[in-house]
Amino acid sequence: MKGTAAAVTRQLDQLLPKAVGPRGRVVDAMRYATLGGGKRLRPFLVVASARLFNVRDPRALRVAAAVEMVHCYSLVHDDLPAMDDSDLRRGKPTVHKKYDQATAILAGDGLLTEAFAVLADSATHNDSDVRAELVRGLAAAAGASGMVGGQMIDISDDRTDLDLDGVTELQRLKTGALIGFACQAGAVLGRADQAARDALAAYATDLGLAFQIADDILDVESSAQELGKPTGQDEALHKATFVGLLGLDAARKRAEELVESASSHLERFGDEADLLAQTARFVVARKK
Ligand code: GRG
Repeated sequence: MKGTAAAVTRQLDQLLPKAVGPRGRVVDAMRYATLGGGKRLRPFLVVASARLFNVRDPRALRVAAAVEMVHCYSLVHDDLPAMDDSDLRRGKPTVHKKYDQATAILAGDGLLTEAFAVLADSATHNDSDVRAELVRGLAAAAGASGMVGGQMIDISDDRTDLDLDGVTELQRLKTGALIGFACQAGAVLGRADQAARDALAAYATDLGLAFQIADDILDVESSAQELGKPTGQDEALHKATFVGLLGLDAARKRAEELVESASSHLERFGDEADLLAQTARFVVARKK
């Protein structure tokens, strides 16, 4: 993951060259949002899935960078005062704190737009059908039937009334859809058959849910630590999240089951898919 993270950072650096003049400020903010940190989980999923189909890394890295641009845009906009109103992201001031709100909105817009320019470029693939499929796939994952739709549910007034199915649906859209695109992008680049795509889609569904449950657990653990209370007595346990609805122990168990289930969908790829199976383990074992 560290190797891919470094490679995707170099790719982002090349795809987002500094600009001079007044326009330089928004480009600086786009670079600030993308170049400083992050686990680079989604880029890793693109590269690891592409290797299953012998896709060359330079192509996969362009798609990986496009996915990371969309992910970073979502974080920049999510941090804005109108949404989560966060001051820190990846251990540094958020984009609107470092620059200003208008620049943060434009930087997010710029990253979202640039991601599609990268996918549509012939350097990503020589077959225009493949490029169109990537563009369609990312649009579906990022738009109102994916991440944006999930975010809308998350900030809606009825959010607190969601039951387990409702929270599952919210997270399937908000975080699962982009993770799903990342897992399938390699199959698109490698023109893999439908059965292979379906297997990766099923893996991604379980992985996305496991990721979100782990995120909820980390939330509860970190706020319990901040409050100096034993984990399990935090108010986050009463929110409409996986941990709030299932309880901490059942949430941990569910995440473990999802890891097993995610790996089971990879059987048809044999040892070649070990990296993806290990990624599912990492997603629930991570500490941030
Ligand atoms: C504003 C359109 C719009 C969407 C925002 C994904 C999202 C939707 C907001 C992020 C809010 C959040 C913290 C969600 C929890 C799960 C999540 C996506 C965490 C951040 O992803 P990581 O852990 O972050 O992969 P790094 O920094 O490692 O890239």
